[in-house]
Amino acid sequence: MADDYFTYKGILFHPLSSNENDLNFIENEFQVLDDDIFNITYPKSGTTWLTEILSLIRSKGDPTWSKTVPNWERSPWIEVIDVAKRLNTSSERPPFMTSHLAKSIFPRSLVGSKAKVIYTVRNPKDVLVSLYYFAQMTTFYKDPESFEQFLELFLKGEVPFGSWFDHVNGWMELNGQSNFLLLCYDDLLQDLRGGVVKICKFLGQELDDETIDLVTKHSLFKNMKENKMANFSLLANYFDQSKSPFMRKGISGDWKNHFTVKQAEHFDHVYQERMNGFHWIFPWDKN
Ligand code: PPS
Repeated sequence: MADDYFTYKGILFHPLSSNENDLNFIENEFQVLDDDIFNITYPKSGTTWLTEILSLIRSKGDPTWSKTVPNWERSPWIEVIDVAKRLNTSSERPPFMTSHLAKSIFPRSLVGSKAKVIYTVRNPKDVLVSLYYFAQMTTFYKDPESFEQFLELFLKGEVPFGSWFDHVNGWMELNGQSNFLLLCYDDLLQDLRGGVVKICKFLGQELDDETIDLVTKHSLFKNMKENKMANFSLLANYFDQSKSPFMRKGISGDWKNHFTVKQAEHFDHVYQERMNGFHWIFPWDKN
């Protein structure tokens, strides 16, 4: 990884995937349309899972589209170089768009629009572990020196797409709006079918029980792992899956296999400080 990160409004990005000019365009000129559907996440929180579920809902449980078109075409990441400029006309608009952008630099035209936002959160300790492996296998991140060092960078928000705390607290400002659906990776693992039903309801899509079963089946981890249009095996230049597979474990609580007691206490301390004053309660807050 030769290139260094650059900063846009205090948030780190990798020059392979984004540039300042495009980010400025996205924030200030990209026109959000009322029919848009956004799949928004902090990295490693269930992005590709949601793209798969949304694709399968759209194709009424038929996996052909998901198995023939890469997920980054089905639901493009708007922050990737040239993507937002290309999509900024209604004729080029895909059925869904994905983004890891913080709310503070997301298109301003979202405000007041009826566009639907699905925001998926995941236990930040598991996000960190997933990101730690991802950083080693992708050219979009600098290689971590150690888990300890990466943990500190994560807590300080010195990783691409910035601070998990700022991301979650920023997007959660929309919670309660009728065009905002909050999902939790950890809940989807517990009850994927229930999650699919919730998403269908939010999108106003009525699917029968059999179709919902199909959507659920094809978006299971084991099935997505085998789908080369979802597992990023087509992008071998950017992802070295011999170091760590993109579809790695797909579980909740893997952080327990990585954190020392001291690291977990330190993480919890920073978490309490950074989430202080916010009233949201996530599944991991209850343990
Ligand atoms: S990215 O790079 O930000 O777009 O990554 P993202 O898709 O958000 O997150 C990748 C993690 O999600 C897991 N994953 C799943 N878990 C359960 N079920 C399904 N179907 C599924 N699909 C993806 C994937 O394995 C990564 O988590 P880890 O913990 O690394 O396994």
